[in-house]
Amino acid sequence: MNNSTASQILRRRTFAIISHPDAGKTTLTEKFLLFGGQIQVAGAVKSNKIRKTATSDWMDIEKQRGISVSTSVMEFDYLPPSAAEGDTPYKVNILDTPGHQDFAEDTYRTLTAVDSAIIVVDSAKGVEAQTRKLMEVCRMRNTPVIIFVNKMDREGRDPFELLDELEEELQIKVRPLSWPINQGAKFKGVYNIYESALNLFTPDKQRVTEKYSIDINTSDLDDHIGEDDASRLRDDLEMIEGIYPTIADTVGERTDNGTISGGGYHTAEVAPVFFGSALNNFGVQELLDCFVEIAPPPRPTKALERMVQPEEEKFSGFIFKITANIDPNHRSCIAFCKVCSGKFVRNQPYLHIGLGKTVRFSSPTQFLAQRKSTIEEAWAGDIVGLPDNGIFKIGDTLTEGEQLHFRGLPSFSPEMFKYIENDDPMKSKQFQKGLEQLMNEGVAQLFVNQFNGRRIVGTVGQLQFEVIQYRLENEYNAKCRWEPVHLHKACWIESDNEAELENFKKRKYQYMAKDKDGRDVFLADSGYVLSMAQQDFEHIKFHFTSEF
Ligand SMILES: Nc1nc2c(ncn2[C@@H]2O[C@H](COP(=O)(O)OP(=O)(O)OP(=O)(O)O)[C@@H](O)[C@H]2O)c(=O)[nH]1
Ligand SMILES: [Mg+2]
Repeated sequence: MNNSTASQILRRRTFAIISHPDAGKTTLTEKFLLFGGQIQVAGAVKSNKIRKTATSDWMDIEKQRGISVSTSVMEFDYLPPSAAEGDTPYKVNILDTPGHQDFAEDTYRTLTAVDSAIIVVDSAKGVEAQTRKLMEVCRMRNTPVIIFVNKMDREGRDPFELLDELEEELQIKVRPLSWPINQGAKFKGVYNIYESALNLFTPDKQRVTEKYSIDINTSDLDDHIGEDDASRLRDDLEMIEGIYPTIADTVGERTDNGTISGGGYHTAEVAPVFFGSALNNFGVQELLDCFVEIAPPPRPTKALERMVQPEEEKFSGFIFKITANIDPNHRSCIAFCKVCSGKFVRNQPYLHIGLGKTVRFSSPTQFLAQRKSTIEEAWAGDIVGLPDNGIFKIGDTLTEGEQLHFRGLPSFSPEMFKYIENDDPMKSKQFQKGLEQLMNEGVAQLFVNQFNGRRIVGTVGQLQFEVIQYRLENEYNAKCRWEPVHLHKACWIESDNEAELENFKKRKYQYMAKDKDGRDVFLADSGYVLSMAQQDFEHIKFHFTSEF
């Protein structure tokens, strides 16, 4: 590994922002972009009366409802104000995920492509259901997490009480690295424990404002926030030092080559906690500055064959997400590729493992707020947008020739089913194309019943049906109609016993379907039918997700 590869990789921070809906992920993402100089004015989300739209929510439907329905990827270079002149900036890759459970699959896939996560928690609501589930996925993958307690400008819980709840509900030790001074109407800002400095901001929802640095052991503090708050802050800080893991035990020590060693944060045992208000820009810079310093650079990725190290010379990467129509002016698909090792270069031939063919990309892109631009190269940790004319599936691997398969992308067992019908006979081509692209994106799963030829869409939540209908109309000018179908589960079936498999398919011919890859799927209309089938056909394996 040469020096430049090492330093390129070391400066990268690729992370997802995750949480229950509405905690403030998109708002926080926007504020990060503001500090990164990517946007000058934040378009405050939902509640803003003047309808500016959030920068990181691409799709129309998201702008209308103010919720994110799909992950957006953004990147920027960032040099913290404390850095010395001539220091190399960090390269920040943010993935703002949807919180709604109907789109959880998108979020779970995103978590396979990041090296760490920031969990946003609403200070009044505490740990909510979806956050708990996402934390489980992080725990499974040993992903280091930082927690941002948001909305401190509202009356919320006592911060110590919240820390207890985080510890208990998320099953991880916590360590505050910033601390709020009051909350609700009396909220005055946050003390930066990590840098031992008080930064008082003027609240401003849209711009970055000046800040003041104050030594808390002087009367300066009392002058700025009043005697009561000052003495309470000093007491709170003493208590924090007494009961939580030390800063060194949390974030580890910096070694000579610039990496961090030790510390419960990187081993996913301790979560550093920050407090603030994303909307008012309180505590966001503390979070960002500390984050770039302590968050892990690209980590090794597990392939079926071996562990792949980011510093390896040769490029490898995998597709974790496909999106159609990011840009309404160019109706095209983009496959998001996470670079796992080495350097990706434009126009270089790479092996597409799934196709067994060499492919080249003449216009790979990176994502900058609402724009995207063509890139010449990208390094391990980066996310590259590859124009996709139908050659990619989620989970596909690209390499310089080695046979590698990156695995472990969770896939869902659909729980809701509906027949989908073309509602405008004049637009059947558009309908066909739209449906195919949306299914390739993994918006939902499509099954074709082999008995009557009808198409069935399987989802994990009602909103997915609405998104499909909306996007068919708006992106493909096609209309669809839903009709009820009574189904309990869809199971992928396989067996070494050909005869038994054939027999099963014959017996159940009315309930047999194919998925979009042409695999056999059994549509069980009740739990009883399913368990009978499992009993009667013991040589057949019933899988509840498409990945087995
Ligand atoms: N009072 C207050 N409101 C906030 C703060 N941060 C965000 N909000 C509001 O919370 C609402 C939800 O914010 P979003 O950023 O869209 O939340 P999200 O987590 O991206 O939501 P999903 O993408 O749907 O999961 C919006 O109305 C924001 O204006 C804050 O610090 N204080
Ligand atoms: Mg959002």
